[in-house]
Amino acid sequence: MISVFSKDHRLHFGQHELIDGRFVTPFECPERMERIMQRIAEVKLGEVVEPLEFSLDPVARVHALEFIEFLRTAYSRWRQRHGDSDALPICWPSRTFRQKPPAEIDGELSYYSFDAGTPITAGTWRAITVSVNVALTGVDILQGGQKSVFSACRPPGHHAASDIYGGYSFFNNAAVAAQAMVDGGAERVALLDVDYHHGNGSQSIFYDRADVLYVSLHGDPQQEFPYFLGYADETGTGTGEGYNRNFPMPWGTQWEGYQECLDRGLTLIQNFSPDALVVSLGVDTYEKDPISKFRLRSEDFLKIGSKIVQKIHCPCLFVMEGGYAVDEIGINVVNLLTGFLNG
Ligand code: SP5
Ligand code: ZN
Repeated sequence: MISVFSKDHRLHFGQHELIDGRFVTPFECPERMERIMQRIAEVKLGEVVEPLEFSLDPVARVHALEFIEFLRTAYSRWRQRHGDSDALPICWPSRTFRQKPPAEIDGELSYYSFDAGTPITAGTWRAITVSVNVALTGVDILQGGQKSVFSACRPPGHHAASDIYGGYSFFNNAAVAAQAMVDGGAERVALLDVDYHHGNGSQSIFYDRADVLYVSLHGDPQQEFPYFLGYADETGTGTGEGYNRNFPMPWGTQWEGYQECLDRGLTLIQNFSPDALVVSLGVDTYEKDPISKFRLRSEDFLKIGSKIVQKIHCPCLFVMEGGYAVDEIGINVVNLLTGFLNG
């Protein structure tokens, strides 16, 4: 399997996130991707190629122009006000507030974000544009006739909506890739999200559409981040009704419970008969993940990959999302990809 990777992911390197009432070094760190690429080299998974440079047009098919412009200028405007610290919001337009974008950077960070866990740093803009190019290059390679590609995206993307960032996500790499597939002629694209967290951004981007089916397996929002989306009764709206399917699972879920939901999700995708599949590949479902509470073991990721390939036969783009157990992240990601390759 070809992998797409750029070392420019390292340019996004936050100093702080707010978690459990403490400012800590972000769990979403550059070492994650280094470990994944090390493992890919170790097992000789296949060729590793650099991303192509794309314009922002494919990003603008999914994200609002003012949001793109905000992200492009946010750090320099923050730095003028506050110096070299990470840009982090502290206030959100919750119920009873107006949804009107303020003029100054602090208020704008609040307007465009949903959490205090997603620092914007000096190199964030470069890293997020490269991350989306890594996904788009994967689409390009699939269009060239490959059956599967791994896009080593970092930062991740599935929490980012049209004009909202958060959950370590800025541009929604998987959604931009899925949209690029549609724009490239695919009539139906399925997006399977196996990250531990619900992909609220991906869901909202495609919620009213029947051409992109979103299927997500994740921690129950009654217990788990991002708390306010991801329930099973969110099934799409308008012409998109029936094309969004959520499988929330409780803390402590192990392979036995997980695989039941995976089988049901894969059956839905099979019946949809997609021209292409995008997998939002998070391995934060792993038992030793430091911020998550499922209990999948490393060998279970092999089984996820093989279940996918046994049921879905269209071209498949794997887009990296979360996974924070750094010591095992390479093994877990490559296990999923290997399970797919070996059937
Ligand atoms: C892409 C992705 O996986 N984003 C996840 C963002 C999670 N943000 C923080 C979640 C905090 C949940 N509580 C953790 C408790 C750890 N003791
Ligand atoms: Zn996650």
